[in-house]
Amino acid sequence: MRLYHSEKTKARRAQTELHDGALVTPYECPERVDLVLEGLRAQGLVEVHEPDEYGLEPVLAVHDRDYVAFLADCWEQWQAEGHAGEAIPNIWPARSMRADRLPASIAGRLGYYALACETSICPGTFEAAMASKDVALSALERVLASGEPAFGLCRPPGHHAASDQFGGYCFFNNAAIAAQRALDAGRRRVAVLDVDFHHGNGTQQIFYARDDVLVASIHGDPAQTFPYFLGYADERGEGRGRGCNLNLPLPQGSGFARWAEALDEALAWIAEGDCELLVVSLGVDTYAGDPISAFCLASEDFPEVGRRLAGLGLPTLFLLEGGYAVAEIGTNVAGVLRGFERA
Ligand code: OKP
Ligand code: ZN
Repeated sequence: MRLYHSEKTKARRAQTELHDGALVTPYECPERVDLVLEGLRAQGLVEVHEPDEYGLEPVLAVHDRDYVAFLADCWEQWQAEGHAGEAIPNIWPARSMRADRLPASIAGRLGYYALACETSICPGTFEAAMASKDVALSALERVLASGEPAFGLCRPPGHHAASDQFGGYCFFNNAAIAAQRALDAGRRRVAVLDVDFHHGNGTQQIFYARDDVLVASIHGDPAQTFPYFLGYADERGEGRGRGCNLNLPLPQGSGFARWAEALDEALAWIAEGDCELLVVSLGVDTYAGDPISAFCLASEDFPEVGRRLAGLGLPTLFLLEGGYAVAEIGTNVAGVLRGFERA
């Protein structure tokens, strides 16, 4: 299977993440890219390709122009306003205040465009986000042109990024950008299946009122875990999109038996949906050893995930989402891809 990767995805090296009441070195770090590459090489998946550059047009097909402009300028403006550390929001247009005013100060704009505060903006963030979506789009192009599966080693991840909000380590929604691009290239309907431990709130929001992209997500119950305010089972889509969203929240501690039942349910639902492409938001933070997640999948389970995904028989694009700095993330990603290829 072809892998798409760019060293430019490492341009973001944030220093600070608010975690457990302290500023820590972020879990979503550039070393993840090398860990995944190493794991893939160790499993004999070595066909690495450089991405092409697609510019902002495919980004603007799913994200608001003013949000993209904010991301492009945030770090410079933050410095110009005289702030010392990384750009971290500390106030939002919360329920009791107005959401119809966009402040002039970058400190206020940060809060307007943020959905969480663990994710700082630092030098290289925009460049890395651009490289990440180029990796996704290049892998997509390969799938569309050949019908063969492809893997985009995206970093930063994308599935928490909404049409005009960043957070949960995500800036551009790589899966949504790719799905939209596939539609613009003539595909009638696309399925996005999100198997990351966390709910793909951004992907859900972007396509919630549409019937041309089916969105399914298997994740930790938001009553217990991030992102807390979206991802419940009663969110089925709205308007034309009614019935086109499927959330399968599971309790903390779920192991493969329970998780795989949810996977089969999602796959059966997608199989009924008459889709021409499958985009897999491939987080491997479902792994038992993940430092910030709470499912209990073992490395031996991931090939079986790939095998079941292949059962859909659809052209398939894999895009990396979560999975944090443990030695096994490469093995686990490789496991899914190998399981898929061998099926
Ligand atoms: C991104 B992706 C840990 C709490 C969780 C944000 C999690 C973002 C996950 N301090 N904070 O879905 O893997
Ligand atoms: Zn995650």
